[in-house]
Amino acid sequence: MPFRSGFVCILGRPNAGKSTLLNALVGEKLAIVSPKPQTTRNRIQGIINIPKQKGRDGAQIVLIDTPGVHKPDSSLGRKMMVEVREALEGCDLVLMIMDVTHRFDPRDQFAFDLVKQSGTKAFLILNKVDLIREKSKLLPMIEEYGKRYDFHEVVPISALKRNGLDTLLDLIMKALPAGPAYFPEDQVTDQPARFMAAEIVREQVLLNTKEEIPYAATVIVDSFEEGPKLTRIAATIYCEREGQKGILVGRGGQMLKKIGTAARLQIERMLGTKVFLELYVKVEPGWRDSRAFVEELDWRRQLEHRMVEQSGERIN
Ligand SMILES: Nc1nc2c(ncn2[C@@H]2O[C@H](COP(=O)(O)OP(=O)(O)O)[C@@H](O)[C@H]2O)c(=O)[nH]1
Ligand SMILES: [Mg+2]
Repeated sequence: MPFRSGFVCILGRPNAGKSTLLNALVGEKLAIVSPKPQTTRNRIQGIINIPKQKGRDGAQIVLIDTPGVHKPDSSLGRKMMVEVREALEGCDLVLMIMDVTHRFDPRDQFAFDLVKQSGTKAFLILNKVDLIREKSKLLPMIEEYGKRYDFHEVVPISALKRNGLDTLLDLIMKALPAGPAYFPEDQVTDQPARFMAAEIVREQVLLNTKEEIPYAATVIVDSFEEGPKLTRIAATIYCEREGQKGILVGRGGQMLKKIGTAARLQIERMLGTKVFLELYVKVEPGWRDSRAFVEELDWRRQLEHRMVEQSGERIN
């Protein structure tokens, strides 16, 4: 049998466990995770290489984690849905992930509509089965969802406890076409380290704040100088109001220190160097509704800009 490869899009409502599944399948933390909905704001690629073994063919699976499917009410929300559509475009397989502790509600239909429109082969992934005692409860769900889309496979899993993942990987492999490896074997993601550092800081903001702050906060890395032993990073946390800034800084700067220390330790683990992390907090009123600001957050766009700037420098 030939080598197989393909793009596999993880789709579902906010909080279904998409990012947890990406991290579990790749075996590395590529996407930040939190109990708050809409944690993931852009599409994230994770690359799995499966070596040829006895009875098993080699394969490369390119997984794409996406923001939760929702009806957007801001520029940020619309951008997140663009990310979902771009991830669906041209993928070979969709993993439609549903949280089994939730009943189907009308908002779920939107996600089903997206798969239908794409017409792509799809698996129904029933996640969080660790939270239900009677597995027979899954049967009515399978029947209900099966009426809405003709799923190729139905796979119950627990992304958090890593149950059912081997079966899932096998089924994914079988569903992919013959094809080449698209990425070098040592690459696990397409995200630049600079952007992952910003995400790690944002995750600490999500975990340490409540109410509207998690949604009103975003992080931009202003400078990133990687050395063999030390990486110097300066980053700004943007929020929308002075009151939010006060909370993010905290009394005597305590909150910012807590966020910074936790983030620094994780970034050090990711880069394998010591990290010097400088954090600032700024107010940018209504940034979520500013198309220009939201576009600037996109690292793919940031990269393009930097390349244009650099080529400009060379010409001048
Ligand atoms: N009990 C349980 N919790 C899970 C499972 N998968 C994800 N979660 C939790 O659900 C929340 C949302 O997960 P996340 O991966 O961010 O969801 P996403 O919004 O779909 O990317 C987090 O608190 C996860 O720890 C699972 O299999 N079992
Ligand atoms: Mg997510």
